[in-house]
Amino acid sequence: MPLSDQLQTGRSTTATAVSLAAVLLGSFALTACGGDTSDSGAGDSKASSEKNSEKDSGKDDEMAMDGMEGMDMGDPDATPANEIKGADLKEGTFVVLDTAPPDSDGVKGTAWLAQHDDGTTVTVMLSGLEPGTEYMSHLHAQSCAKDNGGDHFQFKKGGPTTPPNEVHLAFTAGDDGKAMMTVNNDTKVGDGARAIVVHPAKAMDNKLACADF
Ligand SMILES: [Cu+2]
Repeated sequence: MPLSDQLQTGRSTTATAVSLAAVLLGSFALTACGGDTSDSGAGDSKASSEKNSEKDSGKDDEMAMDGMEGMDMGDPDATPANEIKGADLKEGTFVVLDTAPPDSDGVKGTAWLAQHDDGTTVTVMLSGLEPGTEYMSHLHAQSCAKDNGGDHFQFKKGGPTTPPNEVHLAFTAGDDGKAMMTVNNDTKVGDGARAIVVHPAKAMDNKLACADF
């Protein structure tokens, strides 16, 4: 292959990777901001099998995935916290809070907090959510019994209110009202994160459900 063709090939591969990264970052940003996306949901098995087939299609996708790690608010394909070998694992059961929106009584779920050599991994698994609706959850600094979890857990108190200084998980309920999401953070939370609280993405000041760790 002539050098000019090699350069051209290299350039288009890079361009493909960059544009894939932009698309993926764009969809994550929309989810985080509560924008409308066509994604059918984190707990949807169809969505995850589509993701798997994308992965099999080539190296460009791996490069794109690597580029997303800095702004992590969840990766449905990440290893769930309760499946990480050798981790210090805590498990919590979600309870619907008295501040929840009407018709939230059917919300149920489990959260796992794993601490390991690579930091912290949090997984939430919920059912009874409003189908197709976006949610946000955070690690909180107090137990559910104390002010419904109190403020957000922060690695550096008074620092940025975004990851990686806080631990956030953004997800969308599938058509069946279920969702599962996992997020990684490079730092161990230690004993500082007592609970995880789920909020409707369109009403972030509303505390829907809480699980103690
Ligand atoms: Cu919160």
